[in-house]
Amino acid sequence: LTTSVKDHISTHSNDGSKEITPKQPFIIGVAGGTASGKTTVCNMIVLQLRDQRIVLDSFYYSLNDKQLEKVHEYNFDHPDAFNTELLLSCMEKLKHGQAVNIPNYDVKSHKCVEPERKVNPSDVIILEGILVLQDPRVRDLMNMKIFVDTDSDVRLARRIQRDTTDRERNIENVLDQYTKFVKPSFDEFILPSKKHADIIIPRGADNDVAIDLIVQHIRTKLGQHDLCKIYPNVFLIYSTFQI
Ligand code: UZR
Ligand code: MG
Repeated sequence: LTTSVKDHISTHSNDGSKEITPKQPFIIGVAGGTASGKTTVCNMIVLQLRDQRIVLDSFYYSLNDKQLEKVHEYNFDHPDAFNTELLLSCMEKLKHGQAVNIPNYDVKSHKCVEPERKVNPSDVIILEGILVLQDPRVRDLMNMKIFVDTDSDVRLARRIQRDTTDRERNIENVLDQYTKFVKPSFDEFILPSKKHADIIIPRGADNDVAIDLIVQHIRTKLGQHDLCKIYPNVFLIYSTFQI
């Protein structure tokens, strides 16, 4: 704990010159169809690791008035609905030890609202969202790629339940959006991204064994990962590994 940041910065390079490379966090991506249990899986991992999580939904573009008038024709499941450039720049900053402000997207108004959320650099960063394994530039940031694989009927049933309660939509809208956009985009973009995953979790959050294995693996990796002692909050995480 008393060792300084400087001690954890590697100074070796092939040509013998001293070159300072900042240590980088362990980045985990969690993808999966809508209502597959991504959020629950992440919460379970976070609970055990006390790390930071970033949700792709925060990077939705705010809709303008014209788009809001025809909101039922807007495809929220298409890669173009997200500000991937902003996501990449935030992740890049976190990788280099800088804190970032993440937009606060509101699914009810389809707009970013104040205040933004501050995310501090940390040893483990989880990036969660339907399309996080779809863009190669986003995938390249990750040290571990997870796909939460839950039966489509189960997901649709949960989606109806969630959107009609939490998101205050009516069932016709939910089903209409599902057939028009959610399912076709799942088939076109999300499902094909599964092949990039290192780990596929069948049955999502019901799969305690898979989640325990993942947490165990992250702990082992962090022990070896030369980066885990740089930030003050890291020690908290690190100390739990020693127990
Ligand atoms: P998860 N979504 C909305 O319903 N409204 C918005 O303003 C923004 C997103 C939905 C989006 C996607 N699609 O299927 C889902 N639609 O949020 C992703 N239609 O969230 O991964 O938690 O299911
Ligand atoms: Mg979610």
